[in-house]
Amino acid sequence: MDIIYSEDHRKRASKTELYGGELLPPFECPERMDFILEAIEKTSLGTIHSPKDFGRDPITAIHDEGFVTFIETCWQEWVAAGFKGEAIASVWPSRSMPSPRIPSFIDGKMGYYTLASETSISAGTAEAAYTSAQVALTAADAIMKGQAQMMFALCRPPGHHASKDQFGGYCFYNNAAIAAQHMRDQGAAKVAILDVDFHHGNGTQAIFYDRDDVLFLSLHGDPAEAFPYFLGYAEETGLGAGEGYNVNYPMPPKTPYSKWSEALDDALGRIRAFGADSLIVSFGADTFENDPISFFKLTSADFIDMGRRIATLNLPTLTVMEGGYAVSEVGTNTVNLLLGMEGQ
Ligand code: 7XA
Ligand code: ZN
Repeated sequence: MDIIYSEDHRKRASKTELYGGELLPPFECPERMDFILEAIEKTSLGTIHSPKDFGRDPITAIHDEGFVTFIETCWQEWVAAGFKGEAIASVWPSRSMPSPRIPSFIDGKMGYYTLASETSISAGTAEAAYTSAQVALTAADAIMKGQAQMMFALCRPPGHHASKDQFGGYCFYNNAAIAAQHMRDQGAAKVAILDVDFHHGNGTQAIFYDRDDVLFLSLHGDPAEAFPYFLGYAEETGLGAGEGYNVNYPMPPKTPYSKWSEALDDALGRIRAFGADSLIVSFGADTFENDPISFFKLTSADFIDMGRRIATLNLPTLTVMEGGYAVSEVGTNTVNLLLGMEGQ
């Protein structure tokens, strides 16, 4: 399985994450990629290629133009306003302000376009997010051109929390959604997105919620107890034409692979019934038992079995990197999934 990767992710080197009331070094850090690359290099998985540049249009096919412009200009506006720290939202349009205008001052704009304030914007964030989307697009394009049956997009920053006009949860552009739309535009009729990150893929769900051409399925920590808290319940099944094309599997703390894999098997059955011709796996290694911000109990060996089960779909498959923070094991667990997918 070939891999698409760019060193541009290092431009996203934020110093602060708002966590438990403190500004700490972010869990989502460049070193994550080093561990994954190191683990890949120890295998015969495939060749690592640089991304092509598909431009801005595939990004604005998913995200609002105003949001993309905000991501591109936020840091410059924040610095020009005289703020000394990294850009973090501190005010939101609340439930008592249901029809917000977009403020012109950057502090207000931050609130409008932010999902969650753990994620700061810093110098280079926009460039890294742009390239991360190009990584996913390049891998998707290779599959659509018939150059590969399986590709791994080693994206950083991740994407599945980003909606059409909000960033957060370490995500800026929704790489999986951008890739899915590209696959549709290049001739895929039915795309399934299987999100196996620990966290619910709220952005991806929201983007495709009213569509019947993209089936979204997510296995994740129960939002009553886990980020993103306000989306990801089982009763969210889609809207209008999209009714029945959104499937959530919230699971409780300490869920072991024996239970988690029952949900996976159900999801795989639904993907078969949907008649998908292409598959995107939003993969996070944060289901691992020692992940510092998550609460499932998967072991390193479980990721091999996960890959094997997903591969039984026998579909052209793009795996897109999302989260995973137990940094020393994130490489092993990611490689285990990919090796399992390859039948090893
Ligand atoms: O998949 N998403 C992540 O791994 C990031 C979740 C962000 C959690 C922040 C909680 N304070
Ligand atoms: Zn996650």
